[in-house]
Amino acid sequence: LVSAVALTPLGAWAADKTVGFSQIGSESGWRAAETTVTKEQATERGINLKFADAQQKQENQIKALRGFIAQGVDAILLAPVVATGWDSVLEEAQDAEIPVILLDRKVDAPDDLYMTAVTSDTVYEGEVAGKWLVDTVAGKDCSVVELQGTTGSSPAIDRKAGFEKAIADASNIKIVRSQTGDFTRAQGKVVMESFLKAEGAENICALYAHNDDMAVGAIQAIKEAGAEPGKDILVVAIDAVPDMHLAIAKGEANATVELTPNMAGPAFDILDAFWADGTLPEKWVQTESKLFTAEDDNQAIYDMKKGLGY
Ligand code: GYE
Repeated sequence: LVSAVALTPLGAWAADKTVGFSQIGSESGWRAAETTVTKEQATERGINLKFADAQQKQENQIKALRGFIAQGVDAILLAPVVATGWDSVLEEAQDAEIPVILLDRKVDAPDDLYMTAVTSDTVYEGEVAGKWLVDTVAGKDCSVVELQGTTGSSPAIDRKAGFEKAIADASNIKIVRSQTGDFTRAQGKVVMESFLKAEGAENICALYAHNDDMAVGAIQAIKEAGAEPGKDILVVAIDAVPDMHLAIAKGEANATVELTPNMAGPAFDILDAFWADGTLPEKWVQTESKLFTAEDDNQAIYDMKKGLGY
Protein backbone atom coordinates (compact mmCIF):
# COMPACT_ATOMS: atom_id res chain seq x y z
CA LEU A 1 0.00 0.00 0.00
CA VAL A 2 1.58 3.32 -1.05
CA SER A 3 1.11 5.78 1.81
CA ALA A 4 -0.64 9.12 1.26
CA VAL A 5 2.66 10.83 2.07
CA ALA A 6 4.36 9.27 -0.92
CA LEU A 7 1.51 10.32 -3.19
CA THR A 8 1.49 13.96 -2.03
CA PRO A 9 4.16 16.03 -3.84
CA LEU A 10 6.56 17.87 -1.54
CA GLY A 11 5.31 21.45 -1.25
CA ALA A 12 1.69 20.42 -1.00
CA TRP A 13 1.80 19.99 2.75
CA ALA A 14 2.42 23.69 3.34
CA ALA A 15 -0.54 24.82 1.23
CA ASP A 16 -3.25 26.55 3.25
CA LYS A 17 -1.05 26.67 6.35
CA THR A 18 -0.77 30.01 8.21
CA VAL A 19 2.74 31.26 9.02
CA GLY A 20 3.50 34.37 11.08
CA PHE A 21 6.62 36.31 10.03
CA SER A 22 8.17 38.77 12.50
CA GLN A 23 10.46 40.89 10.31
CA ILE A 24 12.95 43.35 11.85
CA GLY A 25 12.00 46.27 9.64
CA SER A 26 13.31 47.71 6.39
CA GLU A 27 16.63 49.15 7.57
CA SER A 28 18.52 48.04 4.46
CA GLY A 29 18.00 47.18 0.82
CA TRP A 30 18.87 43.59 1.66
CA ARG A 31 16.16 43.40 4.34
CA ALA A 32 13.56 44.83 1.95
CA ALA A 33 14.57 42.18 -0.60
CA GLU A 34 14.23 39.44 2.01
CA THR A 35 10.67 40.61 2.76
CA THR A 36 9.76 40.63 -0.95
CA VAL A 37 11.19 37.15 -1.51
CA THR A 38 9.46 35.76 1.60
CA LYS A 39 6.07 37.06 0.43
CA GLU A 40 6.68 35.65 -3.08
CA GLN A 41 7.70 32.25 -1.69
CA ALA A 42 4.57 32.12 0.52
CA THR A 43 2.28 33.03 -2.37
CA GLU A 44 3.88 30.42 -4.64
CA ARG A 45 3.30 27.73 -2.02
CA GLY A 46 -0.24 28.72 -1.07
CA ILE A 47 0.89 29.68 2.43
CA ASN A 48 -1.15 32.33 4.28
CA LEU A 49 1.60 34.69 5.52
CA LYS A 50 0.90 37.08 8.41
CA PHE A 51 3.57 39.79 8.15
CA ALA A 52 4.64 42.04 11.08
CA ASP A 53 7.25 44.82 10.65
CA ALA A 54 8.89 45.64 14.03
CA GLN A 55 10.54 48.94 13.03
CA GLN A 56 13.77 47.41 14.40
CA LYS A 57 12.41 47.16 17.97
CA GLN A 58 12.67 43.86 19.85
CA GLU A 59 9.61 44.61 21.95
CA ASN A 60 7.54 44.85 18.77
CA GLN A 61 8.86 41.48 17.64
CA ILE A 62 7.96 39.89 20.97
CA LYS A 63 4.47 41.44 20.75
CA ALA A 64 4.08 40.08 17.21
CA LEU A 65 5.13 36.59 18.30
CA ARG A 66 2.61 36.66 21.14
CA GLY A 67 -0.05 37.70 18.63
CA PHE A 68 0.85 34.82 16.31
CA ILE A 69 0.70 32.37 19.25
CA ALA A 70 -2.73 33.71 20.28
CA GLN A 71 -3.95 33.29 16.67
CA GLY A 72 -2.70 29.70 16.71
CA VAL A 73 -0.57 30.02 13.56
CA ASP A 74 0.95 26.79 12.19
CA ALA A 75 4.54 28.14 12.29
CA ILE A 76 6.55 31.30 12.99
CA LEU A 77 9.45 32.86 11.04
CA LEU A 78 11.59 35.23 13.15
CA ALA A 79 14.45 37.46 12.00
CA PRO A 80 15.73 38.39 15.49
CA VAL A 81 16.96 42.01 15.65
CA VAL A 82 19.32 41.17 18.54
CA ALA A 83 20.65 37.87 19.86
CA THR A 84 19.41 38.01 23.48
CA GLY A 85 16.05 38.32 25.28
CA TRP A 86 14.06 35.65 23.40
CA ASP A 87 13.86 32.74 25.86
CA SER A 88 10.45 33.41 27.41
CA VAL A 89 8.54 34.14 24.19
CA LEU A 90 10.19 31.15 22.48
CA GLU A 91 9.10 28.99 25.44
CA GLU A 92 5.53 30.26 24.95
CA ALA A 93 5.68 29.21 21.28
CA GLN A 94 7.09 25.83 22.30
CA ASP A 95 4.29 25.35 24.86
CA ALA A 96 1.80 26.14 22.07
CA GLU A 97 3.62 23.55 19.89
CA ILE A 98 4.27 26.18 17.19
CA PRO A 99 7.60 25.59 15.39
CA VAL A 100 9.86 28.68 15.11
CA ILE A 101 12.43 29.09 12.34
CA LEU A 102 15.05 31.88 12.64
CA LEU A 103 15.92 33.78 9.45
CA ASP A 104 19.29 35.47 8.72
CA ARG A 105 20.27 36.03 12.35
CA LYS A 106 20.81 33.76 15.39
CA VAL A 107 19.77 33.96 19.04
CA ASP A 108 21.59 33.15 22.32
CA ALA A 109 18.91 30.72 23.49
CA PRO A 110 18.77 26.95 24.05
CA ASP A 111 18.45 25.43 20.57
CA ASP A 112 15.46 23.28 21.58
CA LEU A 113 13.48 26.56 21.63
CA TYR A 114 13.55 26.86 17.82
CA MET A 115 13.33 24.33 14.97
CA THR A 116 16.32 25.68 13.01
CA ALA A 117 18.16 28.83 11.92
CA VAL A 118 18.45 29.58 8.18
CA THR A 119 21.40 31.98 8.00
CA SER A 120 24.68 32.58 6.22
CA ASP A 121 27.97 31.97 8.05
CA THR A 122 28.37 35.55 9.27
CA VAL A 123 31.80 34.88 10.81
CA TYR A 124 33.01 33.57 7.44
CA GLU A 125 31.63 36.68 5.70
CA GLY A 126 33.83 38.85 7.93
CA GLU A 127 36.80 36.59 7.19
CA VAL A 128 36.23 36.85 3.42
CA ALA A 129 36.15 40.65 3.67
CA GLY A 130 39.29 40.69 5.85
CA LYS A 131 41.19 38.30 3.59
CA TRP A 132 40.31 40.40 0.55
CA LEU A 133 41.82 43.47 2.29
CA VAL A 134 44.97 41.59 3.40
CA ASP A 135 45.53 40.37 -0.19
CA THR A 136 44.74 43.79 -1.69
CA VAL A 137 47.02 45.98 0.48
CA ALA A 138 49.77 43.34 0.28
CA GLY A 139 51.96 44.45 3.17
CA LYS A 140 51.31 48.21 2.85
CA ASP A 141 50.37 49.94 6.13
CA CYS A 142 46.60 50.28 6.24
CA SER A 143 44.43 52.04 8.86
CA VAL A 144 40.90 50.65 8.67
CA VAL A 145 37.66 52.21 9.92
CA GLU A 146 34.79 49.82 10.66
CA LEU A 147 31.04 50.45 10.49
CA GLN A 148 29.43 47.79 12.68
CA GLY A 149 25.91 46.46 12.24
CA THR A 150 23.17 46.74 14.87
CA THR A 151 24.69 46.44 18.35
CA GLY A 152 24.01 43.02 19.85
CA SER A 153 22.86 41.44 16.59
CA SER A 154 24.54 38.14 15.65
CA PRO A 155 25.81 39.39 12.25
CA ALA A 156 27.45 42.45 13.85
CA ILE A 157 29.17 40.32 16.51
CA ASP A 158 30.22 37.65 14.00
CA ARG A 159 31.31 39.91 11.13
CA LYS A 160 33.57 41.85 13.50
CA ALA A 161 35.07 38.61 14.84
CA GLY A 162 35.58 37.14 11.37
CA PHE A 163 37.29 40.26 10.00
CA GLU A 164 39.60 40.51 13.02
CA LYS A 165 40.52 36.85 12.63
CA ALA A 166 41.45 37.41 8.98
CA ILE A 167 43.69 40.42 9.68
CA ALA A 168 45.18 39.06 12.92
CA ASP A 169 48.49 38.08 11.30
CA ALA A 170 48.75 41.21 9.14
CA SER A 171 50.60 43.63 11.46
CA ASN A 172 50.36 46.29 8.72
CA ILE A 173 46.54 46.43 9.00
CA LYS A 174 44.97 48.13 12.01
CA ILE A 175 41.34 48.97 12.86
CA VAL A 176 41.65 52.56 14.12
CA ARG A 177 37.91 53.40 14.51
CA SER A 178 34.93 51.10 14.97
CA GLN A 179 31.33 52.14 15.66
CA THR A 180 27.80 50.98 14.86
CA GLY A 181 25.94 52.46 11.91
CA ASP A 182 22.93 50.25 12.72
CA PHE A 183 22.96 48.70 9.20
CA THR A 184 21.45 51.89 7.69
CA ARG A 185 22.69 54.26 4.94
CA ALA A 186 21.87 57.36 6.97
CA GLN A 187 23.83 56.23 10.05
CA GLY A 188 26.63 54.87 7.88
CA LYS A 189 27.08 58.36 6.40
CA VAL A 190 26.92 60.16 9.76
CA VAL A 191 29.40 57.83 11.46
CA MET A 192 31.77 57.90 8.47
CA GLU A 193 31.71 61.71 8.62
CA SER A 194 32.85 61.49 12.25
CA PHE A 195 35.62 59.02 11.31
CA LEU A 196 36.84 61.34 8.52
CA LYS A 197 36.80 64.32 10.88
CA ALA A 198 38.69 62.44 13.59
CA GLU A 199 41.27 60.71 11.41
CA GLY A 200 41.55 62.85 8.29
CA ALA A 201 40.65 61.21 4.94
CA GLU A 202 44.33 61.01 3.99
CA ASN A 203 45.02 58.77 6.99
CA ILE A 204 42.26 56.25 6.26
CA CYS A 205 43.24 53.41 3.92
CA ALA A 206 40.02 51.36 3.97
CA LEU A 207 36.44 51.14 5.19
CA TYR A 208 34.98 47.78 6.28
CA ALA A 209 31.19 48.01 6.64
CA HIS A 210 29.09 45.11 7.99
CA ASN A 211 26.56 45.77 5.21
CA ASP A 212 26.41 47.51 1.83
CA ASP A 213 23.84 50.10 2.91
CA MET A 214 26.20 51.60 5.50
CA ALA A 215 29.00 51.49 2.88
CA VAL A 216 26.83 53.37 0.34
CA GLY A 217 26.11 56.05 2.94
CA ALA A 218 29.81 56.24 3.81
CA ILE A 219 30.79 56.58 0.14
CA GLN A 220 28.75 59.81 0.05
CA ALA A 221 30.62 61.09 3.11
CA ILE A 222 34.01 60.20 1.58
CA LYS A 223 33.15 62.12 -1.60
CA GLU A 224 31.96 65.14 0.42
CA ALA A 225 35.30 65.08 2.23
CA GLY A 226 37.02 65.44 -1.15
CA ALA A 227 38.47 61.92 -1.26
CA GLU A 228 37.84 59.22 -3.89
CA PRO A 229 36.02 56.14 -2.50
CA GLY A 230 37.34 52.91 -4.00
CA LYS A 231 40.72 54.56 -4.67
CA ASP A 232 41.93 56.84 -1.84
CA ILE A 233 39.83 54.81 0.62
CA LEU A 234 39.13 51.17 -0.26
CA VAL A 235 35.53 50.05 0.44
CA VAL A 236 34.58 46.46 1.33
CA ALA A 237 31.19 45.34 2.67
CA ILE A 238 28.62 42.51 2.70
CA ASP A 239 25.19 41.80 1.09
CA ALA A 240 25.91 42.37 -2.65
CA VAL A 241 22.81 44.54 -3.13
CA PRO A 242 22.37 46.26 -6.54
CA ASP A 243 23.53 49.67 -5.28
CA MET A 244 26.81 48.08 -4.16
CA HIS A 245 27.26 46.39 -7.54
CA LEU A 246 26.65 49.84 -9.06
CA ALA A 247 29.27 51.45 -6.78
CA ILE A 248 31.77 48.72 -7.69
CA ALA A 249 30.98 49.15 -11.40
CA LYS A 250 31.62 52.91 -11.01
CA GLY A 251 34.90 52.25 -9.19
CA GLU A 252 33.58 53.83 -5.97
CA ALA A 253 33.69 50.56 -4.01
CA ASN A 254 35.88 47.47 -4.30
CA ALA A 255 34.31 44.31 -2.92
CA THR A 256 31.23 42.82 -1.30
CA VAL A 257 30.27 39.38 0.02
CA GLU A 258 27.00 38.05 -1.37
CA LEU A 259 24.14 37.20 1.00
CA THR A 260 21.06 35.65 -0.52
CA PRO A 261 17.74 37.31 0.46
CA ASN A 262 16.02 33.94 -0.01
CA MET A 263 16.07 32.48 3.49
CA ALA A 264 12.32 31.77 3.42
CA GLY A 265 12.52 29.22 0.56
CA PRO A 266 14.62 26.78 2.61
CA ALA A 267 12.49 27.56 5.69
CA PHE A 268 9.23 26.71 3.89
CA ASP A 269 10.80 23.52 2.47
CA ILE A 270 11.76 22.50 6.01
CA LEU A 271 8.22 23.17 7.27
CA ASP A 272 6.75 21.25 4.34
CA ALA A 273 8.84 18.18 5.15
CA PHE A 274 7.95 18.52 8.83
CA TRP A 275 4.22 18.74 8.08
CA ALA A 276 4.49 15.81 5.66
CA ASP A 277 5.98 13.29 8.07
CA GLY A 278 7.59 14.99 11.07
CA THR A 279 11.03 15.27 9.46
CA LEU A 280 13.25 17.59 11.54
CA PRO A 281 16.11 19.68 10.03
CA GLU A 282 19.63 20.29 11.33
CA LYS A 283 19.75 23.15 13.84
CA TRP A 284 21.53 25.38 11.30
CA VAL A 285 20.78 25.50 7.57
CA GLN A 286 23.58 27.58 6.06
CA THR A 287 23.28 29.72 2.91
CA GLU A 288 26.27 30.38 0.61
CA SER A 289 28.55 33.45 0.77
CA LYS A 290 30.50 34.54 -2.33
CA LEU A 291 32.96 37.42 -2.84
CA PHE A 292 32.20 39.92 -5.63
CA THR A 293 34.89 42.35 -6.82
CA ALA A 294 35.36 44.56 -9.87
CA GLU A 295 37.73 41.87 -11.22
CA ASP A 296 34.96 39.27 -11.16
CA ASP A 297 33.41 38.52 -14.49
CA ASN A 298 30.01 38.51 -12.88
CA GLN A 299 26.88 39.42 -14.70
CA ALA A 300 25.58 41.99 -12.21
CA ILE A 301 28.70 44.17 -12.46
CA TYR A 302 28.89 43.62 -16.23
CA ASP A 303 25.26 44.70 -16.61
CA MET A 304 25.85 47.74 -14.41
CA LYS A 305 28.92 48.78 -16.44
CA LYS A 306 26.98 48.29 -19.67
CA GLY A 307 24.12 50.31 -18.25
CA LEU A 308 26.59 53.06 -17.39
CA GLY A 309 27.99 52.99 -20.93
CA TYR A 310 31.36 51.53 -19.84
O1 GYE B 1 23.51 41.98 6.20
C1 GYE B 1 21.82 43.68 6.63
C2 GYE B 1 20.51 43.64 7.41
O2 GYE B 1 20.77 40.08 9.32
C3 GYE B 1 22.46 39.31 7.82
O3 GYE B 1 20.71 42.59 8.39
C4 GYE B 1 21.32 40.30 8.04
C5 GYE B 1 21.79 41.74 7.95
C6 GYE B 1 22.16 42.22 6.53
O4 GYE B 1 20.23 44.86 8.01
O5 GYE B 1 21.68 44.35 5.40
